Amino acid sequence: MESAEEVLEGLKEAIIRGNRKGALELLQRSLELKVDPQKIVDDYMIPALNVVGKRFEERKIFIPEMMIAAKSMQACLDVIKPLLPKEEGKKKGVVVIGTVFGDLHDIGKNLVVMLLENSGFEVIDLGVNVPPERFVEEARRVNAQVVGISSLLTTGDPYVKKTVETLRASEIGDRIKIICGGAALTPNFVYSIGADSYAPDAASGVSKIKEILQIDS
Ligand code: B1M
Repeated sequence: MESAEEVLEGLKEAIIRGNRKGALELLQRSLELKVDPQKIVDDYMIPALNVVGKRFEERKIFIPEMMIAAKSMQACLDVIKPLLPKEEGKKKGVVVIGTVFGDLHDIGKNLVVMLLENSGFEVIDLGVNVPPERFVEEARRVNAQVVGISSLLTTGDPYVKKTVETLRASEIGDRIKIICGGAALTPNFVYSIGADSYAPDAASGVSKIKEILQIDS
């Protein structure tokens, strides 16, 4: 019989290879072996995509392989979503979130959305490639407390800056809290452009949002 470790390593490898069906089967097996879903995401699924990124950088794989790996990852996340811990009760606040203009990466953002929803926030997800004005319009329309901007490409920095500037220049600019995250960003850059907070990963995204809204739990 396979150990949980072998199953989890198999799951990681299946995501790297973009074997969606295999990944889903191995995910199911790890859940049957009672592995903590958050551990599966943090210790196996996210590292799988880091391997994919490294192989892409080394030109060992190309866009199609990166794309099918991402699809396998997202299919597994869809299965895991309902299994992650969920806080019930009164809504903690409204967050409008999206991936910055020019950027089509959404897995990290989707993880942030998932954790925020499970932590009791109402989340309006604008998707990917979101123009600055769209963040403003939606945040105004839903009376959001927080806007979250995700950015995975270093070429996205000018658009992150433009989005923060557009939000600040709007009539909600004084009250809206802005948090930025994603592998392309650094805290120095994020604070220098006038955002309120920076988060390196999805879990800290949730805690930073609670912090800026002064929510205790
Ligand atoms: Co692309 N890609 N990609 N890609 N891709 C990266 C990001 C890259 C680092 C790969 C590499 O070269 N090593 C590189 C960027 C280099 C750079 O700018 N420094 C890159 C590139 C170059 C590109 C293209 C330009 C390639 C090309 O066309 N030549 C192209 C750009 C397309 C575009 O966006 N316009 C491209 C395309 C793609 C695919 C479409 C094929 C696919 C995305 C599919 C999808 O998202 N639906 C893809 C993928 C899969 C990746 C890698 C391999 C994986 C990204 C990912 O999902 N990681 C990535 C390499 C890597 O990251 N190691 C890479 C898992 C995810 C959970 O992590 O998104 O970092 P991440 O999210 C983290 C944190 O960043 C944080 O929380 C999450 C974890 O808890 N976080 C937030 C994210 N958003 C947050 C928001 C917050 C708080 C935290 O608050 C608001």
